[in-house]
Amino acid sequence: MELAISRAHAPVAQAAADELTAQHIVEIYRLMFLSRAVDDREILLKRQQRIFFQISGAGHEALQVGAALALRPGYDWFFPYYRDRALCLGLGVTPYEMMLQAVGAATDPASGGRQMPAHWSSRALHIVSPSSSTATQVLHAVGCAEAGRFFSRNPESAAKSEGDYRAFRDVDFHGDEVVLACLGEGSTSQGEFWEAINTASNQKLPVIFFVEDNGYAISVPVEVNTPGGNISRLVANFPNFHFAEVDGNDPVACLGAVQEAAAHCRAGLGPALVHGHCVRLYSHSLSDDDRNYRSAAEREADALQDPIARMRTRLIADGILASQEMDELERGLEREAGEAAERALEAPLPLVESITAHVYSEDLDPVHAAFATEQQQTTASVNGQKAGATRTMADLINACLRDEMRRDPRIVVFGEDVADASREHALAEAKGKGGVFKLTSGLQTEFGSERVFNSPLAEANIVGRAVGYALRGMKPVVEIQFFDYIWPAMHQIHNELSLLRWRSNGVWASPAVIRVPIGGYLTGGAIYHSQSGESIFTHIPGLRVVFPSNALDANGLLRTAIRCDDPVLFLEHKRLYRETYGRAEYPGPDFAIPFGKAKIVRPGTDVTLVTYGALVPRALQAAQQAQREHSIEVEIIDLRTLSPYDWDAIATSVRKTNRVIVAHEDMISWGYGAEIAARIGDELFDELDAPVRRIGSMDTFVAYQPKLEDAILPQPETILKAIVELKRC
Ligand SMILES: Cc1ncc(C[n+]2csc(CCOP(=O)(O)OP(=O)(O)O)c2C)c(N)n1
Ligand SMILES: [Mg+2]
Repeated sequence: MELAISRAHAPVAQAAADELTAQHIVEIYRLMFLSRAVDDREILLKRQQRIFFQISGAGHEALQVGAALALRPGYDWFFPYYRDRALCLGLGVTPYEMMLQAVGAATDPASGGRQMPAHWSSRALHIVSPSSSTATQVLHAVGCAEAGRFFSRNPESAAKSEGDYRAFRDVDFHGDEVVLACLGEGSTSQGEFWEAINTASNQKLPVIFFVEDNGYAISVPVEVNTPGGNISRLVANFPNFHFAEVDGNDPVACLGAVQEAAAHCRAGLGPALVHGHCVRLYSHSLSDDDRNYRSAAEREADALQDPIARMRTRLIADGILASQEMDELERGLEREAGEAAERALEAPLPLVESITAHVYSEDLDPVHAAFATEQQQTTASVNGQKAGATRTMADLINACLRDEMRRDPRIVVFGEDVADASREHALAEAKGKGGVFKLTSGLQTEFGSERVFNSPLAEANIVGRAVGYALRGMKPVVEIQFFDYIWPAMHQIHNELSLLRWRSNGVWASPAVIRVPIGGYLTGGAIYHSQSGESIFTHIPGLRVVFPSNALDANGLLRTAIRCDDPVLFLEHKRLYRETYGRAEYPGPDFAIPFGKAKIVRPGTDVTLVTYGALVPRALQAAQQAQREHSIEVEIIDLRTLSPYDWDAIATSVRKTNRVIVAHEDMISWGYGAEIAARIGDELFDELDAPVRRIGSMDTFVAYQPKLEDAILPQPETILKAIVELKRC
């Protein structure tokens, strides 16, 4: 199915670079000049303080127009960066739309006034909203290409389906689509660039990495970022790539280079890297002054390379336009930019009431009762075992993954060691790995290597690709092997996964699930296999954070996580994976628990204990002892989900007991309990007969020696002591 996108230059994309007509050449010049005219108009507006930021593409126009005209908007996919004005104009974004973003208008189609100018986005054109983070987008491009390939090979999986995230967006794909991932030469220093070319190369993905090399990253020259000063030389040995190095001041050369790269990609031969040498004619942005770090001679030499001046000379010399026609064309384009600015300045501004729209999905609320199916379904079986046998948390997470993968063909599972065996032939004699904790055991064997596979050992790669998959409408359920190693992915989680929906004003979203084993009490887990740190993630708007304490909750909450339309961090306590505590019968393939609904795991009247995760069984132990030895009745609330959390359950209990402890395994200072305690103090002060108490681990790391670990982490005795003291207050 081809989308009908009209653009003035449509014929150019079909013409070979050496067959361009005079009309094509004029069209190329028109786009280049228009881009410069919009930049210059924005600069004027910024100097007049009518807009608030400006970054220009001046000097990059030839390179970008070449790329735009070689590819198909609304068919191919585009991951631009902030310099790509000419690219986006060439794809069909209008000067007026650009100006709407510059003024921060409500009607800015890219972000509704949320992003800086030059952060392009259009669903119709397949321009995916970028962040300001350099190079994160190249991993999204990889995931996007993987998703396109998956849909092409499994077209039935693209069908709309009711009852989950699939109901809200159409999926479109083409077997020969390519993905353009743009970045500056400085940004090729980012690990994410190397993580992206790794996977694109290995998987032969149709991604064109488009390096716009202007020789500077703000004030840092290319030789500081790139050993030897040339990225093409460094990447030359990556397999399956088509490489091209091109004069980025020549739009026809660029068009030809991208056409060739696209042909390589469309033929399924692998990715391409097109490296264009261009010039940055203005400073990095209007907040920078390049006279502070560049010599006058160097700046003058660059000015002589100006691709627009070069093109103008060529058009006149070749007799394509007379100088009067050229003047008319240019004045017309300047007028167009000016009129776009004036119209945009009249546009309505966003309402303050709109600020929280699209932090989360407006279509599907995981708090909703539709996810409340907490009744047991006893006739089902797991792995041939009849229901009735109790299963561990590890078993019931695995069962949920299997059920959901059977139900939803768009789910893919990837991460480190999650496959049974990447070398499939080994499975003839070996039983398979299936995750270091065996949570994904058997999934590759049942669903195949296209849906369950190992990633490189690179956490940003896992989450960045998941963003790319999810924005195409797939459901990646990825694993970070240990919470202790989530940090390389933090940039992607914080700035991309959780933010994409809000920054694009609801146009794009990446509702992926990240499963993460977390926590200590392992005896010997030591520093790097015992960490907690959930409050760092509950501090991220747009992200749901789930932390079950038992097998049944893990099963029902994971199902909601997978079916919902928001990104979810699903924290699985390693110590609870195979505990006797919290085992449950298999609840059937549609058992779901809504987010934001706590569970009273023990009713009581004297003290409320708000907790979650591995502290739930420890709190139960302490509560039983408090009853036996001190006749204190403790009410234990297991929050189950940390963002959102069940404030009503907390408030109702505190109103009853008038005494409350918030307990967690994570460090006490700046921990999750601080927020809950503060809110209780704010809103329930009159209900309290004693100060709110907090329990957490010491403000340190978890040590290897069990004697130290026991002292660092909260124990049942720690909780009991707090209960008794609080009751005496
Ligand atoms: C992850 C990250 N680090 C730092 C910055 C600040 N920053 C913005 S642009 C830039 C330089 C980028 O240079 P390059 O990739 O060569 O692109 P150019 O601006 O030259 O086109 C820097 C350091 C950022 N936006 N993101
Ligand atoms: Mg640069």
